[in-house]
Amino acid sequence: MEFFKSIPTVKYEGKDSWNPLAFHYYNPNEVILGKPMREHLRFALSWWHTMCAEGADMFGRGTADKSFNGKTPMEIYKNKALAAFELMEKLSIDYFCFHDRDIAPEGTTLAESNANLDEIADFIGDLMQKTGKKLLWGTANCFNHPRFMHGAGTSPEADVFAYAAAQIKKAMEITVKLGGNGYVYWGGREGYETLLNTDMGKELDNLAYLLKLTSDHGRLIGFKGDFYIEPKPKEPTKHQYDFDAATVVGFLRKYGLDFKLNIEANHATLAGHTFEHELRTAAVNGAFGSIDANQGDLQLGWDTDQFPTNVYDTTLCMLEVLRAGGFTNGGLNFDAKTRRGSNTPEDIAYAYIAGMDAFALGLRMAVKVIEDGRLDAFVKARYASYDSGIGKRISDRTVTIEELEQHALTQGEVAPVPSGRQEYLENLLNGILFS
Ligand code: XUL
Ligand code: CO
Repeated sequence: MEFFKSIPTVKYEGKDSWNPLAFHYYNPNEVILGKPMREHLRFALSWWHTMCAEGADMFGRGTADKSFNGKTPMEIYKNKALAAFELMEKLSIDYFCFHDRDIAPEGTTLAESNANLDEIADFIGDLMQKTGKKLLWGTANCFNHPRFMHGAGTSPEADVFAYAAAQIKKAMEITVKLGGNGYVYWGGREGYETLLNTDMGKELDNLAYLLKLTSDHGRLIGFKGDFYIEPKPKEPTKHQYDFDAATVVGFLRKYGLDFKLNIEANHATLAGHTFEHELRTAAVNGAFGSIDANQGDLQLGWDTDQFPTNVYDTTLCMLEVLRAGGFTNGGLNFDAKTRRGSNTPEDIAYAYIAGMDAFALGLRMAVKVIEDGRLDAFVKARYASYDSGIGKRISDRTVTIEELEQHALTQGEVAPVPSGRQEYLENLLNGILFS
């Protein structure tokens, strides 16, 4: 059965074509800096937005039908899988990501939910075998059901903690079985609404213990990929514990957890940071892992999860990715949905093509910036005082506080500190991108 009849196999036609069902910048097998574009970008389809979300918001019901002609719950979810693989084939998307509850219906008991998951995971496994598509990461949805209304690992109810642990154990097992490159923990409802009813210390300790128990289980059953935490500052709770990259790095260090980060563009801007700030923070802390590729709307205060089309942002993002040495187990997962009013199957194709082309162009632009070299050379020269004299001794960590004092007392006033040249550099960047 063909589900996306109006979508052809999308081909690269180059930038001079204006066929909206073709790629203009994404040429999957073109080698750039020694690697095919598809390996630089490692695009993934997000199962929840693309195969499940029907466009409902708090003012109105869904505008798109995602039942894919299925009649029973299991048939609907099998058809979602068939449709997902058809779409990945047509769009040259090599990876996918899911929550447990995106791929199989929740049963009336945990045992029934697990049995549904087993059946559909085998079904997906067969499709992976046939097509060569791969699982970028799996995760558990421990935020939708009312039992999680006060959190999962941070719930004040121990029974909820136990339920979450069991659910994540199963999601981990499915992820490992399907050869997942990663396993993501997004905080879901792990946060609080008011301190008046909250024991923050206990909640954080419990959350860390849940992560430790479930990730240890992953290693025990042979998981070789990366564990990620996905920072988000707010929504659904007023204050999510995984606020931003720096907060999460502190949390991981406190509890001795060997995890990396999955940075989402819209979560970065919700936290009051740029996307590239969050990526750089992850990288300098040795925690750069994977990316949820989307974009927010700076005039709206919530997570709009739009498909990324801002080439300036994708360029700066890909610069961070290249500088971090590229992806190992991570990739670019389109945690993005078409707008409620863009409700046809063609809109899904237009949206993915737009996002993939924006990142492909971003990669090409980032390579231009690196090959041009002037930005990197500027930054290097800016810190040159650390390469000789007292600066070298500071760099080598051999200087004493008395020597620094002596230096400061004898040198006289510090010579005028050079300009940071921000505007010059912003213009230089435009010059490189648009030359
Ligand atoms: C929510 C969000 C999630 C995670 C996976 O804002 O980004 O979809 O990516 O749970
Ligand atoms: Co996300």
